[in-house]
Amino acid sequence: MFKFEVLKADGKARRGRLYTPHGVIETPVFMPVGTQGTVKAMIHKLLEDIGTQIILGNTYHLYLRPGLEVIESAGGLHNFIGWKKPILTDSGGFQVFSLAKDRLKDGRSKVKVEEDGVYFKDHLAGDTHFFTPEFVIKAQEIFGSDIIMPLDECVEYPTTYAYAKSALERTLRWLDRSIKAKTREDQVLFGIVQGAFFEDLRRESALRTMERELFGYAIGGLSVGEPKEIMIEMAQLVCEELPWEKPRYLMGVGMPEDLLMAIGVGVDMFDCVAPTRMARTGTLFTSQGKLNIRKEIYKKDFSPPDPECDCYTCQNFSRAYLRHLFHAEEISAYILNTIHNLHFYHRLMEGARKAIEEGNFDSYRKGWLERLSVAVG
Ligand code: PRF
Ligand code: ZN
Repeated sequence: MFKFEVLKADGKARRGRLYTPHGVIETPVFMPVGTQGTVKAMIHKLLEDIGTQIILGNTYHLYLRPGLEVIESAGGLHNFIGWKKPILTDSGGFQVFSLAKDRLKDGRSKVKVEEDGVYFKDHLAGDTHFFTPEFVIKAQEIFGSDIIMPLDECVEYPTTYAYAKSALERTLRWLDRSIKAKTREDQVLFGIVQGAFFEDLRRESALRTMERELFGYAIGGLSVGEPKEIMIEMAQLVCEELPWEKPRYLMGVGMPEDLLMAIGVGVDMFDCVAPTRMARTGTLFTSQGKLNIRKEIYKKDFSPPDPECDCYTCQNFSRAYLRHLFHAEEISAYILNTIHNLHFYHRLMEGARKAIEEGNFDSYRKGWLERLSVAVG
């Protein structure tokens, strides 16, 4: 039911294929984020039109709302949301640790990590919940997502060596409990490599996570505020340790240039809110760099957002019209901008896959990095 194959390599960049019960995924792949069972400002039909192969869901959000009981009654997440292609769900580890930055009125943290699991107060009603590695697996078995993630401990940047080491150890202990708790055969579990920004800890985490012989490996704890060069350096050394024949997923990354750099060091899968979130604040990714559609200079600019783009938005509408829709706060502004940005990300990945097949990924990456470094306005 599940299989991953590396079809071709170009340097460290890989062109792969991942088979799941809900369909085949061509890698490198970008996975749009559908936190609450929908990709914001999109409907599934539009995602299919632009070539989305797999979407992401979040255990934290879906557990809070609509709740496990509703999704179980619906017969799982695919049935509940009506999405027929593959789904990957994240464990909630990252969402919970992101809450740790917020403080309660009395200054206490909303999150408390213990060996058994993590206590947190949710962002909706403020109720207290307790996530254990076993519970998070159970929740994702109810979802029936194709790819599931274990509860992990993600640390902030910068952090101390001692804390990074303890989070790495805990993530491994939690991984072992996750493996024991897993019962379904029609889902695969990835291991998550942590180790913050210490080379030896990153390598150690990669090697010890690999000993668990999982279907695939994720690189967690990156893109948490560190400089981009450090992120790529960490991703590179983790990829050097990971087994060649297994898929690698860089969690929560990133901007187009980050994806190209990470593919160059051997990453196969990505997710990030950037294309969808930035679409909703009027930033469009184009072949000439980022474009801010809110600006006055586009008031009477009747050219498409990106003249090189063949998405529905660029084929039919002008910068002036999109600017108008945005300022008028029309819902269509968010939809049209999101269609364009996700289409851009999918075409960037498609181009990367083709370039790897043809053995010219280096020049593909170089060409894009040059164009992306200029902002159109
Ligand atoms: N762990 C999990 N999900 C994540 C991350 C992580 O470290 C990140 C880090 N950028 C994004 N999403 N479980
Ligand atoms: Zn477009």
